[in-house]
Amino acid sequence: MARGREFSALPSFAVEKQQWPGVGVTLALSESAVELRTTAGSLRMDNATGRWVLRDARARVVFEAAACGFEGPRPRLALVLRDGESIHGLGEMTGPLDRRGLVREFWNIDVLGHASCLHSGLRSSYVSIPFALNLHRGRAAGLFWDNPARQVWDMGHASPDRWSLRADSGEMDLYLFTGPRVPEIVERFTELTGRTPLPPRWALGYHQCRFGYTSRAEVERVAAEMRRRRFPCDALWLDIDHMDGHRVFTFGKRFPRPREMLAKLRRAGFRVVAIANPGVKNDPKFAVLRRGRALDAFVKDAGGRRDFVGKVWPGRSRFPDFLDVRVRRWWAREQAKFMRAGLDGIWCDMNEPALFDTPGKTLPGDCVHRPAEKTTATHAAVHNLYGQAMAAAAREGALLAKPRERPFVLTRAGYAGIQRHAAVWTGDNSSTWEHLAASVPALLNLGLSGVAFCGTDVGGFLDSPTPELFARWMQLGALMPFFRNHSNKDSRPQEPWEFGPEVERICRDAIRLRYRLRPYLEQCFTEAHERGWPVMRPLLFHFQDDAVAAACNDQFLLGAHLLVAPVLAPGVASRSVYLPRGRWRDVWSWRAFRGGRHILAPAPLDRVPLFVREGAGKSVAIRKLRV
Ligand code: MIG
Repeated sequence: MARGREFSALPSFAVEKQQWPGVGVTLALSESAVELRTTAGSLRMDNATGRWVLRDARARVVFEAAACGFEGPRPRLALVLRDGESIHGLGEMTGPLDRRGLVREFWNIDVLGHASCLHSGLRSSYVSIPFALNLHRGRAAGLFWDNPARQVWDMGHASPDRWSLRADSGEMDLYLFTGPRVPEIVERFTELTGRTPLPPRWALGYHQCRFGYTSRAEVERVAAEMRRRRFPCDALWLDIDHMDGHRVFTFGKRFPRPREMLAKLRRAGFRVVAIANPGVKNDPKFAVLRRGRALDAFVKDAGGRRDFVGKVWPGRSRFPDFLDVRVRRWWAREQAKFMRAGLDGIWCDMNEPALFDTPGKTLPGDCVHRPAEKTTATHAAVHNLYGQAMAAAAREGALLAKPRERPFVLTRAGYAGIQRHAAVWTGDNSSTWEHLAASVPALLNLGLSGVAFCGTDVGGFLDSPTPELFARWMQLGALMPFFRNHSNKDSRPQEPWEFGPEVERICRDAIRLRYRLRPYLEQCFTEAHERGWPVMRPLLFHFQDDAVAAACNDQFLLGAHLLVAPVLAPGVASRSVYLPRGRWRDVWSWRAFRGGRHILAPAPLDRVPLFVREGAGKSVAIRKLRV
């Protein structure tokens, strides 16, 4: 729905599948209403008020809009919420799995620029995916509003039975999913927005990172220690300290002879991923800046004539207009040149984009982009696309550098469809039990939103974990889709041997468990690639008719067969576990349990409660887990 007579020329950066087979539609027009019917259901809209009702094939109400239209330039929609209806998905979120009663603002931010930490009341985050999966009496439905401007969704907060959705500008591009099965909806949403490509095998392993590996010698020390202590580890990461004065795609003096360093690490079995920030240092002698300017590649100031210049890590910087396909191609070439030194992946950070010195800590809303030929858009209208478009360029660059290998890109910011381009990590968390526990619903909602390849900073980024917290985080991390230990400059060292011999052994066992599970994980990623199903699934994914399962925030399914009940609090020696219907086996004791009830599972510090579902026996990978 558009406000004027024409639709905007802004292409969708979310939708991948543009061509769909035709469906037979019956159109009934009367004075007061329009009704569309297909074999899947019907939509009836009232001409005067814009109210509409979507019904499924059996005429059951799926969504009911009490209001729909424009308030000045702002599209808005008000949906009726029913008793017991829950709302999930919504991309990257803090707080519980069910979003009912809360407000979500879709506006990508560098959280630390706006709040002192990630907390459960945060309205915005680094990634915005305006997609919801609703569950009501065991029946699910989905809604996706493709609009990359700021959106605010009040989901029964101001008024308990109203779900009000507003955007600052743009159109009402709604996709409605009649369900009623959860897997179907996620499958369909990812058919529309694309699916996670198969990652390289090494990317499913253990990753070691830190903001604070400041020299080649330090990286090599960590590598040597990893091998000496016999930790399986596939990748080491370079944070911003490898750069020359924070100039993107460079190595500074503290990382001499990078080719030699990378070749040596590779021989020791490590892949290396380096960070890339969008801001290009405004240094007239810097070759990347010069080539970018020659191409007229940067986002423009209000008015559209001069390049916008703003402050971030490199100091005053210009910002590539990734929405422009020419700029993505150029960036891909620059990145490929850098990667040819021997890098295996790229980590896109600060791509909300985050700025240090502007009022909103991002590009001003009146900056100008060029999302298609002869089409301009203000930054405010396309803000949530910036990180996504950068990630797309990064994937293209990785493919250019190594055309025969599966690319690996990690991104902090993104929009609906980000899974086509990159894995997502949830940004700057803290080393607290609350943030460990928050990892679970955050990753589950990301998974429901199409992002199968995701993880949180293991051990926590800010502050320092206790040995116990670190051990529990490694145990959870080993069962998350993306498994990377990362910490901040002023945190205590966080390599897995830094917490004494007991925790070192527990961490090694947790990592080894992941490597034993790798064949199974690969099957899960194949499912993500082929059907869009999450790797880490909420219980409601397979047990949507079970209200206890649907409300579960602190357990998850890894693929269809494994149930994980991580320990998320200190001092725990056993925990309550809900087993949904069916028969389950405790992976450690091989005891069998009948589901549909809670049990108490032993959970000493060296063990994470893990259950395999009966019928999974055919899966060799799982049978091997038996200890
Ligand atoms: O302004 O590159 O979330 O993972 O270590 C902070 C330094 C920039 C934020 C990322 C974090 C990374 C850090 N970066």
